[in-house]
Amino acid sequence: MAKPVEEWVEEVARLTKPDKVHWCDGSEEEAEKLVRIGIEEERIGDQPVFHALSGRTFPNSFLHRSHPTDVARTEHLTYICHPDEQTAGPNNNWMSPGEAKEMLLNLSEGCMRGRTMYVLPYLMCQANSPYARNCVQVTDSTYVAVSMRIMARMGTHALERIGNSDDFVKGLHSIADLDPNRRYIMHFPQDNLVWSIGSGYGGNALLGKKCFSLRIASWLGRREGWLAEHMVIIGVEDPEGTVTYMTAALPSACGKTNLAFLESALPGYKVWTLGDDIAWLHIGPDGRLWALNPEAGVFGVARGVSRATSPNVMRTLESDGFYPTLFTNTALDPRSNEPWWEGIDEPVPDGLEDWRGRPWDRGSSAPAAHPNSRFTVSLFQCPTRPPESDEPRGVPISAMIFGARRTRLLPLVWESFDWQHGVFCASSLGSETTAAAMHEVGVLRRDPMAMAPFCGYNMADYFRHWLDFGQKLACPPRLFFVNWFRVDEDGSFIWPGFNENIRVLKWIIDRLNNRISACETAIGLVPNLDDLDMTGLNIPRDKMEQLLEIDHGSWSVEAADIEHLYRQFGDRMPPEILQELASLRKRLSGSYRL
Ligand code: GTP
Ligand code: SPV
Ligand code: MN
Repeated sequence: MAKPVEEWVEEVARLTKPDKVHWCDGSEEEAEKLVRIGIEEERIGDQPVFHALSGRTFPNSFLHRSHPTDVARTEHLTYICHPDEQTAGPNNNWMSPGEAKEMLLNLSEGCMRGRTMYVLPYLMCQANSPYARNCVQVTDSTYVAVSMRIMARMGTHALERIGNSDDFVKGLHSIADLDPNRRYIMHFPQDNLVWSIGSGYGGNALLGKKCFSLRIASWLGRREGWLAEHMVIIGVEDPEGTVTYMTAALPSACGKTNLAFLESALPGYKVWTLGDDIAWLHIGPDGRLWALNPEAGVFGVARGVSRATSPNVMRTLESDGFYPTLFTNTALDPRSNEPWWEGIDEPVPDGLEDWRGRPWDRGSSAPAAHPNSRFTVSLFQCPTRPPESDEPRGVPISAMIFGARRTRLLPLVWESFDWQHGVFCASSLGSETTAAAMHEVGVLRRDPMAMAPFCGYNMADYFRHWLDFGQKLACPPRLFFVNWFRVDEDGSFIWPGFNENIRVLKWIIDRLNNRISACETAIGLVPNLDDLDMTGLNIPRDKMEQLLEIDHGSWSVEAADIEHLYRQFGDRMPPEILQELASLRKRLSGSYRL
């Protein structure tokens, strides 16, 4: 008798009608073969799927040019298909499962004709973790198959783990005709199913990432008492050798990967990289919070990565490993056959090809690399990946950081008064939009816990879950908030950011160890200026004061906008959060002053 996984694959093949079905074993030889097919046979628009790069700077690396209409996540085409619209919530697009499946059945009929369907068995988390999940994705894209092998733990071992069970997460992916009008990323939380059609790009197509490990997993987490979050996991080692583990939630393209790979500008401090995008958080038997990165690779923003700002990212890309490295939508220097992007420390070479493969004129106002150009690289190549990354239960978290991209208003860093106040602060954060998704860039939108595009259910219920979760923690981590992006009158970033952010992490560690006090303001606990280690940095004191300033007038406007966010959720909003907003307003109208 066929196993459930075989039955499902057969059913999908009957619908999508590929010429061939190939079950991937995850081996190096297989990946090489898939890359070769991508170079020699498969095309996206007028481009081959893969172009072999020189390998001199980035060993075993390939350039992928996506379809020009398919360069970022498409949130307006992403749906949560739960039978109850209110369960999906106003934060999600909704379609009933019946209607969605009917539409997808029509769109998927014969959509793999002429192509090979690759079956990708994989695990999220390491096999020895009690939190590991079995998954299978099918796809008709070699780019997706090769990417998934880097990003997740893919191979025969996952299939063996599934065995005769029907308990696995299903991902049905086809690029179909890449028509942006027939592009849907649909989630069926009750069926453990993600069905994605019409896009080959990142979070739309690598279904183990945002689709499963955040949208479906957040839903599972609520049912089972854990959290799936859009967070970095790092260990910060101090000069005494003590490592403090932290998570950090920042919206898309707001600095997670850079924080995870930070090379300390302060002597004696070191950051260890456990995860750069997703954290699964469980309450341990000791009542502490434990964090695990379900992924095995990094799908990071290429633009802006340089040896100066992101040396550890560069070292990871430059090291040779078991996995190839992919570049997506960067520019290409055809003479050296190396990728190029704005911000890399190399001078602009002559004769560049832009991300679409067209000749690029250095006087052009359009960038050569797409603003959302990316690299895909194995975390096992990262020189700062610590051995405890392989711990089945993860690492214990002492501090959680939440951030946003705000040119004004938010100070560099602050701490919440307590868990409930911190959940309120995190739920109310707004951030300016970036090129990571297809929408206007630079517009302020509310992005609670950096999860606005990724929470797979009603966000009011999600806030409730966060509040309850804190109650269950015997020693909850302390909650901190950061903004690297405040600008001065000239529009320049005031804070140097990147590797200098260690100074903020040091402040956090000093707070955790009760070495320093903080200034109680209307919004929370802000650093006393002298407690921030500024050794070797030359920022005038008045600029630092500007970075930490709390302007009550602007914060009152902010409070009104936060109320607007909460209103959408009506009666479902937890009263504790509304109470926190009322308290903030009271403090703003009172005599609190920095
Ligand atoms: P996703 O992969 O989309 O989730 O992005 P991310 O959150 O990992 O962001 P990433 O670290 O790739 O950085 C995104 C952009 O923010 C890049 O253009 C960086 O150059 C910029 N950036 C990151 N950290 C800082 C910082 O501390 N200061 C400033 N000014 N810019 C930063
Ligand atoms: C993000 O947009 O947050 C990303 C890229 O990390 S994607 O995988 O496309 O979601
Ligand atoms: Mn990232």
